[in-house]
Order: sequence, then C-alpha cells, then structure tokens
Amino acid sequence: SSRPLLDRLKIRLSRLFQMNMVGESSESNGKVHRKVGLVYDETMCKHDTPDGEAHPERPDRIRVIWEKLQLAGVTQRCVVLSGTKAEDAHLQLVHTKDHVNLVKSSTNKKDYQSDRVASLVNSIYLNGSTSEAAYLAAGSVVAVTEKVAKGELDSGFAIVRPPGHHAEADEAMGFCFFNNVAVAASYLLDERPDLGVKKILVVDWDVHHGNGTQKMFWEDPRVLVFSVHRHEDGGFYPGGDDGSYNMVGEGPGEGFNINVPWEQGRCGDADYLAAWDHILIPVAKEFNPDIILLSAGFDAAIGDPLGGCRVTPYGYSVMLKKLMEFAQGKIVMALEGGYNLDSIAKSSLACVQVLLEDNPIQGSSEAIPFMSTWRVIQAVRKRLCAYWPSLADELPSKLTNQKTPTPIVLTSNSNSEAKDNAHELLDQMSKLNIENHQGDTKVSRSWRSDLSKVDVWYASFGSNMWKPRFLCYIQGGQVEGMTKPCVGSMDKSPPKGITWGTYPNRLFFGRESTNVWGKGGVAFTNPLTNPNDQTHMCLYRITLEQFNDVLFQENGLNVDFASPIFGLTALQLVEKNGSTPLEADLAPWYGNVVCLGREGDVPILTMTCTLSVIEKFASGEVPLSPPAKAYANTLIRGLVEGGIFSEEEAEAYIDNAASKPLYINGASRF
Ligand code: X5A
Ligand code: ZN
Repeated sequence: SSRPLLDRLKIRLSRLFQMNMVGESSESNGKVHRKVGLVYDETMCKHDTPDGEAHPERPDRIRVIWEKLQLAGVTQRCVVLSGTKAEDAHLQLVHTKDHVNLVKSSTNKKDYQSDRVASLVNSIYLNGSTSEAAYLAAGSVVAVTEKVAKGELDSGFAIVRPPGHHAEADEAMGFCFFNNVAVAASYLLDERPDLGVKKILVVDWDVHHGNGTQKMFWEDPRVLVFSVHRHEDGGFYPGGDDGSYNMVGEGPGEGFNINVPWEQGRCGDADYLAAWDHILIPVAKEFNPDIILLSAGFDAAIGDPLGGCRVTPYGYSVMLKKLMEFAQGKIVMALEGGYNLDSIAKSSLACVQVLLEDNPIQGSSEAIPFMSTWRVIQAVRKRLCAYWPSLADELPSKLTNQKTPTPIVLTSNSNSEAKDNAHELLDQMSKLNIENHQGDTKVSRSWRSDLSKVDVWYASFGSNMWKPRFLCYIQGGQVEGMTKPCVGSMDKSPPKGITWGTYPNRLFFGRESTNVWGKGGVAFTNPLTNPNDQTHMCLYRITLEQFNDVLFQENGLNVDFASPIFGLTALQLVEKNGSTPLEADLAPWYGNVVCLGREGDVPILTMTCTLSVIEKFASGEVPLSPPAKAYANTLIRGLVEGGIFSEEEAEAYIDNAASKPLYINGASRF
C-alpha cells in the first residue's frame, strides 16, 4: 500500500533535514556526530592535601575519568580543551571580592583559617596549588559553557576539581572553593547577552545539596536550580534546612528553586528516574531552558563511600538522555563530587557516550522506587505546583503504592482458582518426575547438563521485559495479569545479568488470545530488520538449558522433554545464519530463534514467529490484534522499571506498535 511508503519517505526527509540543521557537527560513515567538548588539565591534579594525608577528594579522581575516556576511544571523537583560568571579574559575579582574594592568596590552610575561622569546620584543605586549580576549574567551566552557548560545541564535559556547588558567595566549604557552575551561569546572563541565553536550568545530581548554587540564584528567575540530594531531614551534609523542599526561592525567584531531598540513602536508578519523570522533566518542559548546566557529581553512584546511594552508570546515562531533549541538547556537565574511582570513571564514560549520541545504551534497572521516594516526590509536587502547573495532578496510586513485586508462590495460595492451578502444576511436576524415573533419564540429564554449561542472553520484547513476570518462567509462579501460573525451569537459578538493547526489528501484536493472558494479541518481532524499526528488549543472561525451558513454556509445552528444542547444533546454526526455525509442531507460537548479535562472548537470542507466519500476519490470514490491557501493562511496567521509558513514552511505544500495519516488503530494503 502507499501509506507505509509515505511514512518511510517522511522519516528519510526528516533525517536529511536534521543533518542540515546540525551543520557544525561532524559526519562519518553517514552518521552525524554531536560535537562534544571535553576539558581536562593535569594541573588540577596538583591541588592536594598539604601533608599527603588521604582524602576522598583526591587528584586521581579526574585522572581515572580521563584515562577511562581515552581507553574507551571517546576522547578522539571529542573536542579536547585544556584548562582556562577564570577571570576575577567573572568570579566576582557570584563571590565577594574578599573571598576571591583570599582563595587567590592562600597557599596553606593556616593562611585561610587565620582569615576565616569558619573554614575550620567546613571540609576544605589547601596546598600551594589549590588556588591555581580552583581558578582552572571555574575558568574551564566558563570556557566550555561559552562555546556551547555560541554553538561552537553541541555539549561539553568539564572534568574539573576542586568541585564547586557547596561554595557560597563568601565561603569555601565541602571541598569547594569557587562555585564553578554558578560562575558560568552568571557569566552567560550578565556578561554575554550577545549569546542570547536568557534562561538557564541548573541540574545538580551530586548526592549532596548544592547549597552554594541555591543561595546564589535564590531571587533570580533566570536560573532554575534543581537539586536532588540525600537530606535525611537535615542530617546529611551540608545539613540544616537549606536542602528542604520548602526552599523554593524568594521574590522574583520564587518557584525557581527545586529541592528533592531523599529521606534515606540507598536510592538508586528507580528513585532518581522517578524524580526525573515526575518533577524535573515536566518542569523543564514548562521552563524551556536555553541551556542546561549540570552539576555532575557522581557520589550518588553505586559504591561511593560518602554517598551511600546506588545509581548505576546506566542510570546516569538515562537521566542525561532525558535532559538532551531540552535546549537542543546544549548541556554542559561540570564534575562535582564522586569518590569511588571506578564508579566515577564508568559513570562519566556512560554520560559522554550519551552526549555523543552513541547507541544503544546498555544497562539494567531492576528496582522500583522506595515508598519514601514517592512521599518526597509528592511533597515536592505539592509545594511547587502553584508555580509549575504540570505538577498539580495527583500521581496515580497504582504508581505510588506499588511494592516490590514477587512472583506468587503457588503452595501458599488459598483461593480456589489458585488451588486448581496448583493442582495443575503438581500434575505437571509429577509427570516430570515419572518421566525422569523412566527410560529417558540418561538422555534428559545429559542434554540438561551439557546445555547448563553454555550461557546465552535471552532478549525479551514482550511481557518478559517485566522481570517479575520473566522470573515466573525460571522460578515458577504467576504475577498480576496472568490467568494461570508457569511451572518454571528445572534450573531455578536467577539470571546472571540483566541489560537492555534496542534492535532494528518491527514490534507488533498478533493472534487473538493466549492461555496465559486471555483475549488480545501478544508481542512478536519481525525477524527481518529495517533501520526504521526499533524494538526495545530486556536481555537476561541465562543458561542454554534455561533458554530451552523458556522456549518450552512460551510454546505451551511442559518442560519434561527428553531432548532440547534448541540444542548446541541449533545454536551454531543461528549464530551462522542469524535465525533458525524450530520444529513447527512443537513450537507453534515462537517457532523461530533469532540471533541479534553478541554481548561479549555470549550470543543474544530472541524468539519470535517464523517468516512464513510473518507473511500470514501481513496478509491477514493470521490476525494482528492489539494487546489486552493486562498484557500491555506488563510490557509498560517492564519498560518503565527498566528505565527505558517514562510511563507515557512506554504507552506511546506500545500503542504505536499495536496500531501500525505490518508490511513485509519494507524489511531489509533501505
Ligand atoms: C562536592 C562534594 C562533599 C563534602 C562532604 C563533606 N562535597 N563531609 O561532594
Ligand atoms: Zn557531593
């Protein structure tokens, strides 16, 4: 038909148009790359404790980040800048003259303390190079910011130390001397009106409250300051009430300061992404910044000795990716805290890859937000909804009341339907035992033990994207939306890894009903690729034995087979040919195993229908039909909890896949 062709032309046209719009960006292999600036200057490593004492804010922090970026080969693809010293006039846009002079002339802590008794308790140290490093840190952030605002760079990352966000107008504290980000923001607004930047969004994801930045723009509506931090009712550094959600700014700046104060440590990707989806992103849409300055501390990272939170590199990459939608992606990241060398290096790399628009971002996110997280998010929304109408709606209780879902253990169920299910399960189990005690034991044992030694990534695009649902196939059980339980795999060990990937295949929904979900279509993906198509998949690292048990269950079979449905020979075939059909009688639903590539040494396998069934779907012989609500919700939960999409985005993704016609001649043609 003519409609798909038109759609495809539109996509191509919009891509051509996009290419012309970013004329500054470099192009190689036909792929447009964003121009990303990186500042690194070894001189900033010279700031150190005077007596060689160990300190978390140590020189190696920026070294390991730089080495990681070099090793990953990303520095060659960026514009590398060396440090620039800040000008006193620029520092004085946010600091007092006294403070600037004091930092300038201090060469040891005594100099500093003799002038300012307060610094005794304020977590700073100095040596002969501190002043130089502090000037370089602030000046470098100013320099990249200017280049991004001008459009010379699309975005940038200033790998600087000492950090800045705790530094106040007249005070160094929390390892900070000059407020690097605040200096850069004020520079744009006050010194460079020619660049046309009128509204700046400062996002501070350092685990500590950005008290300095908050104070500097307290009455300034041109700078929206957003800080998410561990607060614990003022018990966490820097402490007191400053980091509370009640601190919204004053005068013309009222409503332009947003704090998300965690009540507890251990917050991870799910908590941060919930704050993004339900506070920061909607507000950013309304504020519509001209540029984003990111106080990018990595001390909320998993493994950080000071932060005690659990954000993964993947979590940081998703948070950053969501910000790329604003200000045409003009983002300047400035390093703040972050004290686990390995975590900060990995997190930094993940972020630079986002700035470069490398695809796809790999990662995992299993958790759901803490109850306390929803409490905080709701309090923040309530406090700020007068200024930001998009925060006014009450969050659906289905979101805020969810507890960590666990598969139902069948034997503990007492209602009659579940009992029936349990009987069915017991039946299956006993059959299984009988089978194992009769004749086939040896064959059965040997295929299982052989295949248990081989790992594969099972890539799921349907309900299995929701981890608790997938676990039913491993551990047995039933979760919300399922009409009957799964028996589980023989080997009940949990997946050894979880990650996500995006593949150029068409997701669609077909057939009228299933045993497990009742009425409605279920997910398939076209085994043929097309660069215009995208299926998001959750990858579970399991053994080939478990993969067989998943295949059995997906096809409505028991798991007591004497031989595998997908053995070592089939694995070799699929790795060579890209896909291999399974025995049609045994696997009527998902009768085609497709190899999507490798992750490390391990093949990535998905299961879908065969090409002949694709043809039947396309011709209408087998119906395409949208998923029932319960089934669609399971996919949406998987995508949301996996950190791939917001709920709205996940819904749109499913709706889109369910409503487009399936045309086979488009595949592999472009
Ligand atoms: C920039 C930063 C932390 C200060 C902690 C003091 N500062 N105990 O992460
Ligand atoms: Zn910090």
